[in-house]
Amino acid sequence: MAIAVALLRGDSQVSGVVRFEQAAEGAPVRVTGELSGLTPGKHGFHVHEFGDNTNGCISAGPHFNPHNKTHGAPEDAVRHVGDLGNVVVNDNGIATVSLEDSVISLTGPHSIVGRTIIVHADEDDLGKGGHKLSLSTGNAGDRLACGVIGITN
Ligand SMILES: *[C@@H]1O[C@H](CO)[C@@H](O)[C@H](O)[C@H]1NC(C)=O
Ligand SMILES: [Cu+2]
Ligand SMILES: [Zn+2]
Repeated sequence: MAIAVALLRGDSQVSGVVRFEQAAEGAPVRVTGELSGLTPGKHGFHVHEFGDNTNGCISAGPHFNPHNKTHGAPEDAVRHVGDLGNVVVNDNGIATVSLEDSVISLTGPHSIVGRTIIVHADEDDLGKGGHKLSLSTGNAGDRLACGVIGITN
């Protein structure tokens, strides 16, 4: 079992904790957590390439994309490894994260450890919005909060 965790913070009031658990290499990663301070509705949620937050969330670079694919939905064959879709925020500004993903990993070439998880201001259009940014970022807007993913026990 590998376990990793990230504490998300940003310039805004948005914050949260996200936990990643994987029973073995090749097994799906279970992603759980809670984010707060967001506007109700959908917000893009991705793993970005770098574990660098020195200049805020922008330092994390683009979506984690080791195979140079275009942006997509978590269930798409063509997606970035880091594409986790959207979190859904309730009327109290809280998103309860609970998903499973079979593309990200905590070990090996798809490892997200040492990279950054980000929650965005807007909905990720999952590559289908027809905007010029749809196929790179899902047009998900500003980076509201981010945190480096680190191994824990
Ligand atoms: C990545 O893919 C784009 C097209 O989607 C292409 O223009 C670019 O040259 C590719 N880069 C690498 C390093 O393969
Ligand atoms: Cu993102
Ligand atoms: Zn992406």
